[in-house]
Amino acid sequence: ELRRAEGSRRTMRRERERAALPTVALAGYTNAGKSTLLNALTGAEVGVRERLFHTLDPATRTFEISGRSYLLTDTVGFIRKLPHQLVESFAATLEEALGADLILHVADASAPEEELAEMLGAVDEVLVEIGAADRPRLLALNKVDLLDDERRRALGFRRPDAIQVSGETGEGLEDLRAAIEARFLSSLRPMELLVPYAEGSRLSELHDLAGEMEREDTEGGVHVRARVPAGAAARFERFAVNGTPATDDPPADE
Ligand SMILES: Nc1nc2c(ncn2[C@@H]2O[C@H](COP(=O)(O)OP(=O)(O)OP(=O)(O)O)[C@@H](O)[C@H]2O)c(=O)[nH]1
Ligand SMILES: [Mg+2]
Repeated sequence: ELRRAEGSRRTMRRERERAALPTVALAGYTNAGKSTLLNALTGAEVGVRERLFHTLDPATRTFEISGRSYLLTDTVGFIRKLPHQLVESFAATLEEALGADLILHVADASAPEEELAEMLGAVDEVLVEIGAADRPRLLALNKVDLLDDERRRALGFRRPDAIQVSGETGEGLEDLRAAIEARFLSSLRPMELLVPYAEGSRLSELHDLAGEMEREDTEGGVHVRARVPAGAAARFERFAVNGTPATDDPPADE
């Protein structure tokens, strides 16, 4: 009984932690270099920060960009010519991607152009199929260490929004971090909140989410101006002081 309670408490904490941080899900073909990129992006922070999240599955790690924490989740790689009936079971493993704030599509840019185009298209199709078509997406063209300058330039012309990286050498990782952050910042919602002192844990959650925030202690609680991820904004709605109406709550007396 005790163990069960502990288990469910752990689950609840995990849910809370997951919900609190913006999530980036890796997707793409097998062998594209997703796991390598996950290690490259998060490697330096495994340790102190990781202990907070030790209950998360090992495929999920935290990393920071400009003081803000993100979760990065690995997924099973797509395989070539996935039989249609497999798409469903495969989709289950991509559940993470559906809930992610950003899908980081990783592709092996060392493949010949025709093959690359085919793989990119196939991944897009599966994302549509599992209902993730509307998720914000970023394309990382990986393994550019294997390419000559001419091929890199050609890729740059053809796919100007993609980030060219190498999980192996670390090249392009700064660009990738900047692009992830830019995507994320553009989805933030400015909020003005009054958080009662009794809700201190909310404040630390907000701090994790919003990174920098303006705060002032007042009689009624902590007055905060912060930019909150759209997906988390609803949780702070009840503290809003800038006239943002609570969304889902029905009128109290009906
Ligand atoms: N040259 C080069 N090799 C890379 C790079 N990234 C990954 N690799 C290699 O590509 C192979 C596949 O890398 P993984 O990270 O396991 O690929 P994955 O996308 O996680 O594959 P699945 O887990 O099967 O979906 C490994 O042999 C890596 O060493 C890179 O940037 N450059
Ligand atoms: Mg992998």
